[in-house]
Amino acid sequence: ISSLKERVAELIPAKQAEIKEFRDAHKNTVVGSVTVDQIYGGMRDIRGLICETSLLDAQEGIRFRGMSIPEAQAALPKAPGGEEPLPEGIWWLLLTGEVPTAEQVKQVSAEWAARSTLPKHVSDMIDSMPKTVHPMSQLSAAVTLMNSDSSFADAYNRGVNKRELWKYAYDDSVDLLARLPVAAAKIYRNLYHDGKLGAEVDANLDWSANFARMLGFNTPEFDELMRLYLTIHCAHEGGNVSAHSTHLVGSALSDPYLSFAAGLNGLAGPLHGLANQEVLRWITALKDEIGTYEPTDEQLTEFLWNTLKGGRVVPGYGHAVLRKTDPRYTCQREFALKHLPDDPLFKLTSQLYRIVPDVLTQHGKTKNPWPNVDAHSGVLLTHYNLTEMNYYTVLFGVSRAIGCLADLVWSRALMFPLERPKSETTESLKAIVAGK
Ligand code: FCX
Repeated sequence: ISSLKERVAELIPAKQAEIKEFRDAHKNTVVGSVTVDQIYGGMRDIRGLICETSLLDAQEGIRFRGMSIPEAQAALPKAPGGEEPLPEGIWWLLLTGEVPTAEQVKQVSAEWAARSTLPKHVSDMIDSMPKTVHPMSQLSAAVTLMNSDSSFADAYNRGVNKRELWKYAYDDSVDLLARLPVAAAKIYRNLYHDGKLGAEVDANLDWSANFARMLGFNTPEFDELMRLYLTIHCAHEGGNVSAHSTHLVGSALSDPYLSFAAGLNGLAGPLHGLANQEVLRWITALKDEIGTYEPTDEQLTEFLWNTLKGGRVVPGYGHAVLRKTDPRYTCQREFALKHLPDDPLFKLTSQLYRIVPDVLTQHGKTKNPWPNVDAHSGVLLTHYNLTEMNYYTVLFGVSRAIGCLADLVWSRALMFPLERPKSETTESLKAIVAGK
């Protein structure tokens, strides 16, 4: 047993007791109301979910177990010589609410490296994929297929007590996190290179550096970018499409592989994680039309209006909950200012930051004209020659596994029931409104 699993086991009884006491005391306390508009409007702002691992504030952005991104960046252990947090540390933080020591993070890295072997049928399946299959579809299929050796599904079949099921969800989650970069790197190398991994998993390297080596990248700066990237994309509370899909499917006691594959399929949508690919596609279209990555402000403004008039969204801008610049955007901007201030695409990104919010405000539709996480990530990846934009959402998915799976482990530990909200028809709603 890893010391992290032991620590989670220690924390569970107190949390269960806290929730029982709170729930008993406030069973009938009303925390909000639901309007007809919200029912048709994608349930925006309805409080109907519990997610213990992270919480989003519309003004200041995400907090992981109470820690803002700058706080987490400062507090979490770094690689030797590095300045960015190791994503293994955020896994620990999300699971326990505690900042791990460097030694504890090392244990996580070592465990993930040791458990990283892909089952043969999964690697054969990836190798058999035609190049026309989108990398997100490949990743989702690979994760679904991994459930053949799910210890959670096996435990359920053996009739293990519901109280114990979280332990198996934990084990599957660790296996999934360990294997995910290998599957993702294989997909990358098959699609864009010679089909051979850039390196084997090295037991002495951290998760991000191993992932970078397998993808075929060998520079300390790219390792740092991966550490930052894989940390900040991990979680965004419970209601976003990928977190909610994983949580929902998990509530049917589908194992962690099946549950997270559902989350990946949601992440693959252009209004969610695929937006990072869309941003680069949009910038490329801009360059093709104007002939340069250095448009004048007037050219850029015109291109933006053409996008909006064509009934399309400006990718990377707007958010369902946030109402300010996403701190995940800001920390990537800081990374760029530190490492690649003169990069032409970064300059264009900065120019967009100066111009898009005004244009979107004039357009008058979006509730939030500010950039989100996806407006920046592709530009950083391109700078380090990871230029295959179709692949970008896969990186988001590798990171998102951390948050979705931490939530899943706790959902099973707290024995949350099957999720099943009530739906209405327009007719039945009309009857409710009429008081019938
Ligand atoms: N460009 C143009 N129009 C936009 C817009 C944008 N960037 N953002 C919102 N709008 C429009 C909406 O399409 C909607 O129009 P409608 O009334 O004709 O349907 C109107 O403004 C009101 O939308 P709003 O309430 O502000 O936003 P929603 O909660 O409905 O949607 C998303 C939020 C993120 C889906 C929306 O802002 C969008 O499409 N952005 C571009 C895609 C994107 O960057 N997605 C990534 C988000 C995120 F960070 C992630 O999950 O990865």
